[in-house]
Amino acid sequence: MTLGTPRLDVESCESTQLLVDTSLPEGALVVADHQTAGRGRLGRSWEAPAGTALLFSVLLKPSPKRHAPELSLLAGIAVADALERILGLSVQIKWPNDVMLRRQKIAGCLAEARDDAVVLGIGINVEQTKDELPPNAGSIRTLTGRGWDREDLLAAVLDDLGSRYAAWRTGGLDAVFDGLGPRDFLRGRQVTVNGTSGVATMIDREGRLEIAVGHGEHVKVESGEVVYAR
Ligand code: BT5
Repeated sequence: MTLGTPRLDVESCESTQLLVDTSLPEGALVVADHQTAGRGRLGRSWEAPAGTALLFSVLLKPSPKRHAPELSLLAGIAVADALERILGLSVQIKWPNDVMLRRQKIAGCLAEARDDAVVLGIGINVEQTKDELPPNAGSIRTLTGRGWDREDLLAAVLDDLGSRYAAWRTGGLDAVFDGLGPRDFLRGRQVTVNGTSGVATMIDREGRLEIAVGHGEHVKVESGEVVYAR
């Protein structure tokens, strides 16, 4: 499906997440050059100097029979598809919502439910220098030595998001799992999530992280903050 209309472009705002009008049709888009209070998950912030990153939110109206929290994984798949196609490098997804290139976080995705809809926010680091990024983060510029036109990148991501979303709407996470399973960044790593420690073994078809905790036992986690051994 085609995403991106109607479209609102702003130079600066608190967060594109707050500017999405949920009464608009599915696919409505807000793009900002700068956010003064960019949001991550769990009350965290998303930082990027003006003009350096691709920052946008898309309005989605999935059927209630789908599991909406999967949309942050879906966004990660679409961002990974687009970045791999553009950059020719392999990209990983760190459960539940980070996109990693060369072990650095290059993009983050945030799915927030509002008024029976989902506002899906995506931030991709494009032109930031090392000094302008948090620790363990990278941009297209720091990781490949060149920048990228943000408008071209947006078109590519919306394209991939549109097709992945259409597949997900009919078949759920199972229908897009080819873009997720092989890109699982945490697989085989020692992790701690919500107090549970072990080795991450896989992301299951419901989007949960499975952790081997020893003695052949596995625990599945729905969501949470992951601490991992680098
Ligand atoms: C995320 O949260 O990764 C979701 C980020 C979503 C941002 C987009 S931008 C457009 C839209 N409008 C918004 O206001 N938000 C969305 P989380 O997993 O909670 O990660 C947040 C953490 O990532 C922070 O606590 C920092 O450690 C780190 N961080 C902040 N800015 C970053 C950046 N530019 N690149 C990489 N990591 C960053």
